[in-house]
Amino acid sequence: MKPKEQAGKQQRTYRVALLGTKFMGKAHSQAYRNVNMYFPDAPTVERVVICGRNPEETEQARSAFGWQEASADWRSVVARDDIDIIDVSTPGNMHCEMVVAAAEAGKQIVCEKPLANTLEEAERMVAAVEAAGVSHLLMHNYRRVPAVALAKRMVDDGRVGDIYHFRARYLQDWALSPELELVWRFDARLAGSGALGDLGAHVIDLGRYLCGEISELAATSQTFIKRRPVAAGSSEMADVTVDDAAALCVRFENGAIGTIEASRFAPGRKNHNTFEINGSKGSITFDLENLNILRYYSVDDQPDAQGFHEIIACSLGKHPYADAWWFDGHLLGYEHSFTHMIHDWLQALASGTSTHPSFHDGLMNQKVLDASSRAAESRRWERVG
Ligand code: SOE
Repeated sequence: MKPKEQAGKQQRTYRVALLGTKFMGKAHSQAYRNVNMYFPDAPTVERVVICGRNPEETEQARSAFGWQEASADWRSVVARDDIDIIDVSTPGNMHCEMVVAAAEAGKQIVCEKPLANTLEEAERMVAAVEAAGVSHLLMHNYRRVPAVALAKRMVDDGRVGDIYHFRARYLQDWALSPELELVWRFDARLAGSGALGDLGAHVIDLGRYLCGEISELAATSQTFIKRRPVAAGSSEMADVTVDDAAALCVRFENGAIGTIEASRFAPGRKNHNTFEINGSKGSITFDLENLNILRYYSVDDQPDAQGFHEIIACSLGKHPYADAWWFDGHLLGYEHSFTHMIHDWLQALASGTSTHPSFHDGLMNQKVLDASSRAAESRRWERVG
């Protein structure tokens, strides 16, 4: 994909349209707003138009998140010639239609995870961006948490050695109350799946990123609260059609084995995305609820001094992305990972290269999700597509 020429030089200004005004719309807006302030090398980003279904809510989001325009008609926005990037930050049931339309309009595309609600949709989305020759980014933002990027560096330069285990859990507790109404995340027609696709997709992505491809798996899932009020306080009830939790046992192509859990029913776990990697030369552990810290154990330490090192992964000149922010130890947050993702992708766009994770990563992730659903149904080991 060649960057658009602007006056004989590479494109250095990108005009963005954001489809989505809720949690991810807010997180992505923050990244587009901050990327040029903290990364002067990044191409200039203009927050042109934000799209949502409810005109009043969308206007509020426009004003709050700093967009120039608000629209309730995403199709007309995707067709505009003055828009370079389409950012799809809607529930999963809209991803395929929006991405295919954006690709056919020649737009560069960001899409929230998981890529799609089904494997078939993911395949259509990859085919569309390939046919259009446009760039595509899948917003698995946790790859760009500096401590996770450091873990990737340490795995790649051999400090963990040959990988034996990847052990990951993504636990939250917001769904615990039976009084919680049937929000879209409990509806398979909108969300595709429950904790598996929402939270499990993140740890599957981290497993692929850090340890390689998953070849086969066994899985189980459960819906603990099977019916919920159709609206807050309503006595009318309706079925929950997705999983509340899932647990996988996985084998990697490189011989490593692992466990992956995703649950919205873990009291006290607010955003507990955690992994541990054990290898022939050491171990690494990370916990999103303490996201500046990476813990590392090396078998090469002196025998009387062996133990997990606690690394504060935001030191100038040492850790990924640290130089854009503060002096050592001043810490970063959840939102910085989105800014790092957008920075890396804009740089790739402007230089006509690509970055990760792409929609190809999304398709591989979707194959793991699909195999997980099959395995939970069959109660047998299933190969990943
Ligand atoms: C679920 O509550 C959620 O918002 C996920 O959808 C996001 O991907 C995750 O980053 C935070 O939790």
